[in-house]
Amino acid sequence: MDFRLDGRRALITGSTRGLGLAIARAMAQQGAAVIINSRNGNECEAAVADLRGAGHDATALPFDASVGPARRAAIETADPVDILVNNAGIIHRAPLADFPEDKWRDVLDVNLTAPFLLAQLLAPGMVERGWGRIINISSIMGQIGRATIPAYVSSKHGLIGLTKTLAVELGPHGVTVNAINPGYFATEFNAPLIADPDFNSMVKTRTPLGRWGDPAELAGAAVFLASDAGGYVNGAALTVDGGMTASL
Ligand code: GCO
Repeated sequence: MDFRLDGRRALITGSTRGLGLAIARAMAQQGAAVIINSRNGNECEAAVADLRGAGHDATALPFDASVGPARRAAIETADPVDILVNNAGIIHRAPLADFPEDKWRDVLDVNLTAPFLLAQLLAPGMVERGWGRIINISSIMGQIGRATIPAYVSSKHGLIGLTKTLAVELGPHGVTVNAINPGYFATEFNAPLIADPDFNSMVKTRTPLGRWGDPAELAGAAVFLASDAGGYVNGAALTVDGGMTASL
């Protein structure tokens, strides 16, 4: 079994913190050259310095994946990319009656349209080289729903659909496309939920493992899907949620 990623170049969107940084670190530990991205140049540089300090090959590529010209210019620099991890995501929480249309569009743009457009830019090179990996970070909210996050839930369900259609189209060319569905991880993204005592205890009670996930516990799934060991997995959505969605 080969879990190593030596010689591979991996672009992980939204990788200056949280799940994205954990994935970048794990891929770098397996020998990949990682490209660190977010909208914030300083935060990209800080993550790169951290990874280089640990002896890894990392470069910064700040751009907003949901903005066309920025995305295209950045990708020209980044390519060849062997492994694309569509991890960048945003959320807006509000009841249906108060949910602004522009927030709906923003969430769909970042969480669903940007992964589609990045795949469109990077897949041709993967196809040409006959090897590639696209890993879409969806969510357990891609399988089930929760009140007040309609755009997020819709975008994450959509991302699983995008994963399946791209898996079918790109599989014949040696490119696998899979999703990962994280459950509740202790990240800055979830800070408001962690700070809410009712939500916090709900997560601990409902999750069979009895706790929030540590970002490092998601990274193994991403390494597996990116590696040759995971080479026959295509079009799958791998849930990493401590058992939450297995239980009623
Ligand atoms: C929320 C959402 C997300 C979750 C997640 C679970 O209500 O804010 O449920 O933040 O963290 O995506 O995987």
